[in-house]
Amino acid sequence: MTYFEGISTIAYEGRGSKNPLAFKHYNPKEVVAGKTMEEHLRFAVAYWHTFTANGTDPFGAGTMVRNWDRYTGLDLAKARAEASFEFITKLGVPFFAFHDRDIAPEGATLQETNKNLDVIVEMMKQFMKDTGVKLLWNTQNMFTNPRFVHGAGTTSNADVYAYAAAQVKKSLEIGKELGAENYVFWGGREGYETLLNTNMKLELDNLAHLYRMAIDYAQEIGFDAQFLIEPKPKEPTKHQYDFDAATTMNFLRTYGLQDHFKLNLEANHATLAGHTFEHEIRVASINGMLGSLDANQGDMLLGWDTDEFPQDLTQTTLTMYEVLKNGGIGRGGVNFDAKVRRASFEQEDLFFAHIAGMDAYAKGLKVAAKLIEDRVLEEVVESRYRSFQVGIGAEIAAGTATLKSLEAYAYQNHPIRNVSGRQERIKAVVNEYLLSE
Ligand SMILES: [Mn+2]
Repeated sequence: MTYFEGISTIAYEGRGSKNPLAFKHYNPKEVVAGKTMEEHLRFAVAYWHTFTANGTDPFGAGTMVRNWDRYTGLDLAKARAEASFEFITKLGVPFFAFHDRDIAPEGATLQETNKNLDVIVEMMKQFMKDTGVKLLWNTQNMFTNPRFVHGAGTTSNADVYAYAAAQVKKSLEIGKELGAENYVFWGGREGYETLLNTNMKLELDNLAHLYRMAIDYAQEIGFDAQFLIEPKPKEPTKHQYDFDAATTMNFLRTYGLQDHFKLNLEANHATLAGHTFEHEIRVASINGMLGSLDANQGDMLLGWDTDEFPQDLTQTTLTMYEVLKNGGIGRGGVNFDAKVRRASFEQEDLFFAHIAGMDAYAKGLKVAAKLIEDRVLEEVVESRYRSFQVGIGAEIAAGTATLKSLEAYAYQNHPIRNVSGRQERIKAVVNEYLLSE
């Protein structure tokens, strides 16, 4: 069975190409800054947005036309799995990512649900063996089912907590079975609506217990994936506990979990938190906590999570600049946690959207590498902080200055002189690189 009839493997045709089903910038084997683009970017297709989502929004029914939707139940799950590997291999992406509930339907009992998962995981294992496609990460969906109305790891109901723990256990086993590189926790409903009915301390303690149990069980079964937490400030709850990178790191350190986790950062979640994506990446990077990226973009006119495919080249450039300065993305990757718009309902749109995102990131990678090669921003920053290289500044930077020594310096240093930050000039230079590279 072929699901994407008439579409063959997407090839790199270069920047002159007008073929909508070809890459203009993403050339997987091209070497940039010492590694191939494929190795730098480690793209992943998100199963939920691409194969499971139907385009439903709060105002209307699904719109997506998908030829696997002729099936139902477990047959639909099998058809989706087949379609997904056809899509991923035609697109030439090395990884995919999923939640447990994306790939198989829930049964009447947890036992039945887990049996459904076993069927699809077995199929996927064979597909992965045949195609070489790998699992960037898997995770568990503990937010869609009504049982998670009060949360999962932070629920007020111990029976729901136990169910969530069982779901985590099964997902860890699936990750091990499929050789996942990473394992993600996104706190779907881990947050609260009002403090009037909330025991925040108990909820956070319980969440930490769940993470600790997951670490222990992964160790027990020999699952060596990098554990990741994905911050998000709001949606679906009004206040999500994993608000942003800094808040999440504080939680991990409070509970002594910081050596077991890194962060999976998402562009649209960053902007919902009032940050830029590069801010979140920098915060994680300087703390040794950068794990993986969910690549999408939000809409600055809207206050919710739109998960659009990335096409903003300044954004992808600044993102890849942070990744390169971090020394790469490690075991993580660039996962397209992005969905086609509700009105882009044809199957072909899935290819157009991913090609657009991959080209935008490839271009961003090339421009960022050139900026670093030419030390454009490095020279700006080094020159701006030059006062900390010598004299009193060197003492401050070394931590050897005291209030007394600084007072003595300030008394005799008059007047103080500042120099321009020149940000308009620097932004123009970045634009010049975008246009010429
Ligand atoms: Mn999002």
